[in-house]
Amino acid sequence: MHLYDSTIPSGNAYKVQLLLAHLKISYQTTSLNIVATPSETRTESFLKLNPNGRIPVLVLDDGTPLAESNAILFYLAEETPFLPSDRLARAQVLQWLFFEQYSHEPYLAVWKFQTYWGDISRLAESEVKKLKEKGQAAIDVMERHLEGREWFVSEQFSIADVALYAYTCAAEAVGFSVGENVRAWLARVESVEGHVRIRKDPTGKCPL
Ligand SMILES: N[C@@H](CCC(=O)N[C@@H](CS)C(=O)NCC(=O)O)C(=O)O
Repeated sequence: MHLYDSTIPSGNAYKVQLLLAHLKISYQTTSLNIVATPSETRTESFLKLNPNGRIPVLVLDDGTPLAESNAILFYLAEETPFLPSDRLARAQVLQWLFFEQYSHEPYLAVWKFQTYWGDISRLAESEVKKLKEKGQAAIDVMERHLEGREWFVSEQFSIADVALYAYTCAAEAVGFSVGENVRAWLARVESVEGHVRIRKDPTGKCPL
């Protein structure tokens, strides 16, 4: 398998790297410069892999490209302990994957990007307010769901946890407030055997 990720640490690529590490699957990597203008994800050859021009893309051994981080997680986790076999539990995993993409990542990922590699002073005040409020709201949803629970679905570590961990692990560092349930869950994810940290930022802008 071949994973297209980015030179700067991307949480969306990290999800895939984290699951591949847990699954002990070896793979090759091409890291694209997404802060170049234009981004290296917008070349003709990369757009053939993902017409949406974004990493991560996993190219399977038969050459088929698969884009969208959570779709890649779902593909890799099939018939492994990281995706429950029960019908409702699988739908609940999807519930959290969709939550992550609609209510969480658009705020936490963008805020993290702007904090370390962007220029917050160039953002409109209303945009800053939206990113902060909606990002915090997503973390608060997680905090409430984790009350009395160890994991997001079925009391087992699954790709729902992997997907949500990727940006939540940086939440406090970029100024969000993290409650005790989320804090304990972050530590739990990090203690699962096979856990790997997100890659270091070669530009040195992100200290995580
Ligand atoms: N929904 C997509 C989002 C992917 C995404 O936003 N990728 C960013 C890096 S985290 C990217 O490729 N940015 C480069 C660009 O937009 O040109 C996923 O989950 O994979």
